[in-house]
Amino acid sequence: MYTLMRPRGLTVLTQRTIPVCRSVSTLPYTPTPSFVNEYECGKIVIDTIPGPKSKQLMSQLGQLQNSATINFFADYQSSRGNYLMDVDGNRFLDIYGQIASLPIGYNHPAILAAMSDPNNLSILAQRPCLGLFPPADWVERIQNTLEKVCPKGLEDINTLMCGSCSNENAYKAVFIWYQTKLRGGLPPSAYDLETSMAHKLPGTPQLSILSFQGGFHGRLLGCLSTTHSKALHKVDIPAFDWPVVSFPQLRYPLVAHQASNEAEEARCLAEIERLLHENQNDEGAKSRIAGMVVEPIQAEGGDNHASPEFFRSLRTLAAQYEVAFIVDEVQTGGGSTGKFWAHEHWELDNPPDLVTFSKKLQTGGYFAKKEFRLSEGYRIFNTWMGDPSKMISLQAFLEVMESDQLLENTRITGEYLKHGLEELMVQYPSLLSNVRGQGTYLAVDLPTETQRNELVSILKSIGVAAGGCGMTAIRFRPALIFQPRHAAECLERFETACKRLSTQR
Ligand code: PSZ
Repeated sequence: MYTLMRPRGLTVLTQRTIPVCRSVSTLPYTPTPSFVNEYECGKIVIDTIPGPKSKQLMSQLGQLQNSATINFFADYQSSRGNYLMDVDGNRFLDIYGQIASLPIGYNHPAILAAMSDPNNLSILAQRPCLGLFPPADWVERIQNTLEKVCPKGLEDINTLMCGSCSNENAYKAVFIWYQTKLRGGLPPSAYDLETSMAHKLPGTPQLSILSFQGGFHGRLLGCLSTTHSKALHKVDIPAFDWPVVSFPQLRYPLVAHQASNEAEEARCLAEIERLLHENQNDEGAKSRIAGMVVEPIQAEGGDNHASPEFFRSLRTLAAQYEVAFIVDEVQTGGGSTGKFWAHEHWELDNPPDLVTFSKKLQTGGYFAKKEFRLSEGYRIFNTWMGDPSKMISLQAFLEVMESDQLLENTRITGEYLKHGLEELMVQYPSLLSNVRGQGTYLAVDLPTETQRNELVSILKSIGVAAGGCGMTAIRFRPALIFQPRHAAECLERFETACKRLSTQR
């Protein structure tokens, strides 16, 4: 049993031992309005998952494409709040949240209302080319959404398609910025244009983006060269030979390993500085580093954290060597760390140069400092350049986040969940280790990949949709409407799963 710190203005949760499906009225507190019509708890009605209907659909899809990754077919119409239904009638407490991209749960009334608003119909019925013919209310839509959450100090706001595409275009913005600086602010010359068509200097410069071991920035051809989490993502695909540096491998709990963690971060910073220094001084360098890209928490790589001090030093190094500092908030952005942007936890004096987003924001895109705004058209461009219909969901999400104090909810629920996981770690020391994270953006390690996969599978069989990351971690990526009662249900089932896993062995 543990005691939580008393959260501001809210009643205290003192214990985790709340039975599954305990009614909301008996819980210690409900910090946000309940999701109307949400289910009571996860419920499995068909013992094998995927069930027969899912299996049949999987085999049909298998005729059309590779469908090896499919967990089950979902019934989105019946899914509500934190609960995802499958086509066989099973109901899962969803702690994976469509790979961290579900902002306020399934079929949230505010999103449904926005989608049924006749004023939004023309945007649902058409998909405009935003670069050419934006709708009359496009400026207002950006002002009501992205401008409201634009990180301080950044004022260039771009919408794009997905996370990979956002990084890909952020890198392009960095390269264009770098070359424009070299030209003293001038546009490309006729010779630059001509040589670019032959992939020759100076039109096609040898520039690079520095990235971190264990990082994930997407799978498109440019960003894949900065992705280093799993070989399967990269194998068989040509890559840019860009510099890659170590990301700190911290030990948990952080407080118990402060000195060795500080040394580890210092080691990585020294390695990065050495590289930046060589790059600056070596005239014959194969490629110049124009930018560096980093995730606030390496997600696909296994939820690897580093301290705010580390990121502050990194930011300083980037500025010192005039390298653009790109923060990839595709997975961390949108509130689940308890702040809207995870990099807010670093309290930087000098904001990032670019911040990329997608997932919970529903639209992809990037924010940048003013000096990264393009001076010519058609340089970062494509057919759609985002999707106005996603701005409808984004606006509903942001309004609900504010009215229901969802960042506060996420901090409190996250703290409760983390304490519960720490308790389970004490209870199952041979199974669980390294509970870590902020808000509900949490993770815990299993001893092996096989055991991790088994735990995910047991969880699924008892009504919890969870996902792994890295080799041995289970990650928590619930929606922001994940409340203590959902955390209690999750912990209860996690305990059942651990019990089952430990007796299986
Ligand atoms: O297997 C995959 O392709 C996955 S599983 C989770 C992701 C991708 N995350 C996407 C992601 C991300 O987490 C970060 C930090 N940066 C970029 C991306 C790429 O976003 P998408 O998938 O929208 O292209």
